[in-house]
Amino acid sequence: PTTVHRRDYSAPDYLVDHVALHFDLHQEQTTVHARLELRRNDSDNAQPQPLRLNGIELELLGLALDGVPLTQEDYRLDAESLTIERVPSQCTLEVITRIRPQENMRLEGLYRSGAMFCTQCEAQGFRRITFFLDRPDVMARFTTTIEADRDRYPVLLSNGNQVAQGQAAGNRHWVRWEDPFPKPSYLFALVAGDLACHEDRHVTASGRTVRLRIFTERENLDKTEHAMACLQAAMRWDEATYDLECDLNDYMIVAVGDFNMGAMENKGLNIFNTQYILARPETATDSDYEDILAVVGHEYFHNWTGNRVTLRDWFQLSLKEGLTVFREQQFTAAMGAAAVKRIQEVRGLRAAQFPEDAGPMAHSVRPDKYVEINNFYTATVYMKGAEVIRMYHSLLGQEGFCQGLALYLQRHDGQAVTCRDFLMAMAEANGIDLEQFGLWYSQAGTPCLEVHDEYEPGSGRYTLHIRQHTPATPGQPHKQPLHIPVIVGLLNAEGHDLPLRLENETQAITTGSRVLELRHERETFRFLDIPQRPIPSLLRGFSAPVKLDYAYTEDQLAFLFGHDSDEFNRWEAGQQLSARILLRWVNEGRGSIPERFRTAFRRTLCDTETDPALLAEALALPSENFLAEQMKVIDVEGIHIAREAMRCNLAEHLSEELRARYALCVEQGNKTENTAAAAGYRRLKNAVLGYLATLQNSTELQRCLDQYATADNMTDALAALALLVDSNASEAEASLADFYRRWQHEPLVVDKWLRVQALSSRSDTLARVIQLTAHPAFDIRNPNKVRSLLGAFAQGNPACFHDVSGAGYTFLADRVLELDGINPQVAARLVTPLSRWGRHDPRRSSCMHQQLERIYAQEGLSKDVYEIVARSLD
Ligand code: DPP
Ligand code: ZN
Repeated sequence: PTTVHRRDYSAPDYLVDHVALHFDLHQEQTTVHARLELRRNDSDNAQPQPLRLNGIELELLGLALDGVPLTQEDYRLDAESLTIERVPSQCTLEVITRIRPQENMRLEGLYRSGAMFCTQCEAQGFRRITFFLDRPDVMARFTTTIEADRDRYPVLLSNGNQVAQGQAAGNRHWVRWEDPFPKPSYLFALVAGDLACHEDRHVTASGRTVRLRIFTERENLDKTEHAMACLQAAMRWDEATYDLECDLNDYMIVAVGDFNMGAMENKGLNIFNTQYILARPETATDSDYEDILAVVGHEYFHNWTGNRVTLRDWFQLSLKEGLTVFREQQFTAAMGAAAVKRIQEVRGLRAAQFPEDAGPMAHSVRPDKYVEINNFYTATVYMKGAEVIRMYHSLLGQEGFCQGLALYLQRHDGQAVTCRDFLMAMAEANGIDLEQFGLWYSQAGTPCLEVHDEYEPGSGRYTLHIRQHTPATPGQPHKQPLHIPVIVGLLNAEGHDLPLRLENETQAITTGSRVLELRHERETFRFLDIPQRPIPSLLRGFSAPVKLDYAYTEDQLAFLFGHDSDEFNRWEAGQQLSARILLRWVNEGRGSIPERFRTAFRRTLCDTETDPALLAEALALPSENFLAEQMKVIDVEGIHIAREAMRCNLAEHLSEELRARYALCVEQGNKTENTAAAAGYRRLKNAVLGYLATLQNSTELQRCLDQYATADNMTDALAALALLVDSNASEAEASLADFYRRWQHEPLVVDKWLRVQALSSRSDTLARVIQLTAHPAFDIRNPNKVRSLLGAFAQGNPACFHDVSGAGYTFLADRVLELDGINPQVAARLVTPLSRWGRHDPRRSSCMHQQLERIYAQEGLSKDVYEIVARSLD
């Protein structure tokens, strides 16, 4: 397979001003008529380039240039393109192709999901629909006519405004849509089906009315309330925060059950994975509700950051994704508990992005090369990309950031641009130099900050020495120092923030936090008038995506956990403290829990002042995957055993407090009408229940059974079910069977049923997962099912997946090979856990390596899987 390099970018030779599409949808085949109005882009070039259009697996039925049919001598066709040697500098090309959406298992281009037709064109799906200049810097106006059977497909949708409709022979009808905004082909969308619609509206700040419609299969219409409310909230928030209004009269969302990703921001016609739209309290958990808010917001925010201003090429993907994830994060923080949100974001970053940055797939936020672009919808591009945007925000403040964003959108509206254009707009709007900051886009790897400090009691001087260092990554042996904002505070012995005055400053900053900017490998910051040796609170709010190394004592961590005014750092201190103890147990054998830790834990458990959701985060021990990241050679079993032992130990010592807190949460939850508050009580209650369940006695087992039986919401039912499944209780089987019986007709709930079994730490989990692949509820062609069963097992259940026999690896490799022939994009995601082979003990590592080699040797491997496997073996 060929590698595409960022440095090889060149502007397109031709542009498409307008494209008229006509889709004739039938059960067995679809015919697509495309009429492209083309124009040469390289008009100063005396030697016109041939016209080369992208197209994959298309059956060409007809081709005409300016009305004259072309014969086979006039063009060349290969597996990925159609080339016409000579075309006039302005011309109309008509192309007729036949495709078979009903056989499309890749879920790229036009395909069937259940009884409907839908599309997914990002990144390069449009070339599976018709021949086109399928690249984001070719922006065309689209007119789309869809013709289909009237009964099967009463609803026919595409981007923009509906401008005409009519009847056709043979019980068929057609609808024509016109999108007034030029757009790249990856934002094209089409949907046809027998769909129900939830309609509402949004009146913009300037007084325009936008009609909002969410389409679903009929039986799901009662699960769209929340998504609609989220959409309206997102529209209001973007107006209030960035003065950005929806530019359409009509905004449509369609929920589909078969979808490779989470959702897609097609202009005016978002297509969503049902997972991120459908919710009722009985079927969806509180975290599903939160995810829906985030994703509905995310896709809406793309309308400006992604659609109005789009990408020059796919290497710039983070230009829209990093920025839009950051906007989504700001939005969800504004809608709920900001600290809890931030903790979850950092958890996610550390669980997904840090390992990626330290492994064979490490790449910069703006990658330099790819074989298959679908492989670069990564944690690095999305999550680290969002952290990069957050750092602009930390450096510039909300106001400066707003000005920068406004300049960027105004300057580049309607254009396809680069990460560098964004950086320049931020720099110019604020009159600052961001050249060095630009290294965040090109340098891979997670930087490490080593911090030392000194205090001189006589003079009141306190000095922080910070050294930054980024480890080598594939293809980047030497790294340069980055421009890093480090937000710090200094705590006195009472736990209060000290006013901060740096050397050469006349006035102290009294807010307690300030941004230190690192630019050199080594930096020194000298604070004056510090009355006593302070405890530094470093990297508040996780102000940069880095690892921090400062020799805190366990006493200091416990102190910060109890006192830091920065909620994120308070949580972080607790995590560092428990990680430290757990890793000691793993390395030196299990000891006792230090009293200071148990005291801090008890205080948290009994705290009735703090937001319960935040307490739940504080009570959660670091994940097995997080602990694994801290070890040179991962001790999978040791980590699992130590973590379980600590959970048990805490539960045994604090069982009274745990039971009291459980009861209090139940009581408070019953009293409140506020749904966010109720969710917070549930979260804490279920965290507490998790500890109680480790006691493995009949009282606690009964508590889980009762909660499962009486729950009126999915959050409580599923939490109890997960604990029952994890226990060796014989009742677990009955509960699982009951759950399935009850929910077998709700695909998203069946996903939870699969996931809960895949994540169980029971020793027979692999056997069960293997069995489940043959269960009627599982379908390897459905990405949600694959992620719930196979993805959850391989990524979320290290203790079972890494079973020393190597059986988990063989099983995964088998499924990857099976899936590669069906849906390569999802298969490539599934193989990732094997790429971490280098971090494991010799026995596991050689088993993992063997499986990678077995996959590699397979003939006819997709580009997607090939790229991940080849890089992993490199
Ligand atoms: N562009 C899509 C998104 O919103 C890709 N799934 O992230
Ligand atoms: Zn996105």
